[in-house]
Amino acid sequence: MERTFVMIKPDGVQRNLVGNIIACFEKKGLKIVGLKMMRIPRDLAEKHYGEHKDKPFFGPLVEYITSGPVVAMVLEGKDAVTTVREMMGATNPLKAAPGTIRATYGMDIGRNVVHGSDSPASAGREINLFFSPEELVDYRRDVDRWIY
Ligand code: RTP
Ligand code: MG
Repeated sequence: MERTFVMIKPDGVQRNLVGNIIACFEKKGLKIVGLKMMRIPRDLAEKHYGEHKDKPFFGPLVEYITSGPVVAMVLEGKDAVTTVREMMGATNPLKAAPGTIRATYGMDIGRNVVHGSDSPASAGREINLFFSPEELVDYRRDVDRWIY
């Protein structure tokens, strides 16, 4: 099974969407193996979004992601990275397919509610940035035989 890093961004927390968004992933069949609320320190935000450091939106992006608490999680499942990206929809909520999380809850590219790793390599890197190994929980779910 594959793991991916997912984060409910500060706007999602402020707008009381934490329960709804986690419920989307849970109901889909993804397994939560790590979960915490945190405020992202600036250096972690800059590392997390390091690939964008030369882009014009980097400064505002780091301001936004450090502006309030986030809910960070690690989700596990078959093709978890792609599954989460499909469920989130395009970066710009205006372009996101109907029914996706960003289309449902977002209005603006700079306030798009949720983050998900864009590849298995990014997932590995981001999970290591945000979680220590002891914070990730290995457990069996009986329901998995009805999902797979
Ligand atoms: P994320 O990393 O946050 O999950 O979003 P993503 O993969 O869909 O998009 P990415 O290209 O990685 O961009 C990271 C975040 O930067 C903001 N952004 N603003 N103004 C712009 O043109 C622009 N482009 C990207 C978005 O908030 C995006 O989520
Ligand atoms: Mg990205």
